[in-house]
Order: sequence, then structure tokens, then C-alpha cells
Amino acid sequence: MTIKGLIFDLDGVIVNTEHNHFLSWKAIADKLSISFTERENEQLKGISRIDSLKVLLKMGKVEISTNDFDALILEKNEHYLASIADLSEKDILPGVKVLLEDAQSKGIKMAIGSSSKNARFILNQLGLTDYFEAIIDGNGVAHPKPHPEVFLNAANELGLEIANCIVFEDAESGIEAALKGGFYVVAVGNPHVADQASEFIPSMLDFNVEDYA
Ligand code: B16
Ligand code: MG
Repeated sequence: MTIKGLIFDLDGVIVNTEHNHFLSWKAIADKLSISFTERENEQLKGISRIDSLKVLLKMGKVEISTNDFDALILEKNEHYLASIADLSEKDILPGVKVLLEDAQSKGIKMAIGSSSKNARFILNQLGLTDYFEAIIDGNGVAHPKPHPEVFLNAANELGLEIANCIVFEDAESGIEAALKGGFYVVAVGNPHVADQASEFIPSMLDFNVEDYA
């Protein structure tokens, strides 16, 4: 396998904002009296904001009006944005910065493939934007994960074949998306999805780009 490109999911792979997403959805769930724990949150990881609320409502068998749906979507994002307002370089997950530096020095191209509409804000806060030649996020795809569009667009923008790219993911929906797209997928950090990917590593510290050269 000759690696020419690395495509990174954002939340849960580059930065632990998945926990912030969970707490924001938990606040909405509590408001709707829906029982919601980290276990149920696994189903929301990686999917879009709108799809997440649909799944949450289904879990609680709750029906609401379109106006209330839109208001909750806004409320969730305001809660989430307030919780990540102070995000900075110190929040980058272990091993990520070293890998980005290493890959860049070897001429390996890098992209972001995220469902988040806040991806560019987060990357700026972390000071990582310039490492990525392509940033495909929730604002740029018609079909969110588990559809492979986000990763296919990323490979396309990098000008690379799918067979020469590795996707890093932490969520079931993202792994499904990458596999559907024909990518080699490394699951990072989330043991719940370890057996669904091509390979599992506990953290980015365990990934060595030389192993794939
Ligand atoms: P936003 P990723 C995903 O990001 C998160 O995993 C998921 O929990 C979130 O609902 C989704 O982005 C949408 O995020 O509300 O910020 O647009 O893991 O694909 O980087
Ligand atoms: Mg993720």
C-alpha cells in the first residue's frame, strides 16, 4: 500500500470535541425527558446535526413541530459553540501534531473529511488549518455520513486515487462511509468501533506513516 494521502475525520480524531457534542445533546435530551447516555451517543457520532436530532427524537419516541425542531437545532449548536469557545492547540489529541508534521515533511497530502459545519472554526482555533490541502465539511456535501461523499470529495480534491489514501475515523457512521467509498480505514481511539474498521489504534501515537510507505 503506497500512501499518498491521509484523510482525517475531525471530532474525535483530531480533537476530543465528541464529548462536547455529547454534553450539548444531553442538555437537549434532558429538556425533552429522553434518557440519553454516552452509550446512546455512539449512534450520533459522525452524523449531521439534523440527523442527530432525528435519531434522538426517535430514541425517545418524541414528536415535535418543525418550528420546535429548528429551535432545538439552534439551541444545541449555541450550547456546543459556547463549550468550545476556548478551544486551542492544547486540545489537539495526542500524536496528531507529530503525524501532521511527519506526513507533511514526506510530501503526503492531507485533507479533512468531517460532518461538522463548525470544522473550519475548530481547525482555526487549533492552529491546524494550513496543514490541509482540502477541507470537506458539513457545509460542502449533499449526502452526509454514512454516505461516502465527504471522503470521495476529499480524495478528489487532493487529486489522489482512493487506493492511495487512508481515512482516520472514530465513529460507526464515518467508518461505514469510508468503507463504502472503498478506502482503507483506521479506527482511532474508540474501542466500540474497533472491529468495524480495516485496523484499530488506541491513539494517533500508535500510527506510523513509515509502516505504509
Ligand atoms: P456540527 P466529525 C461530526 O463531526 C460529529 O461527529 C457529530 O457528533 C456532529 O453531530 C457532526 O459532526 C455535526 O457537527 O453540529 O458541528 O455541524 O466527527 O464528522 O468530524
Ligand atoms: Mg468523528
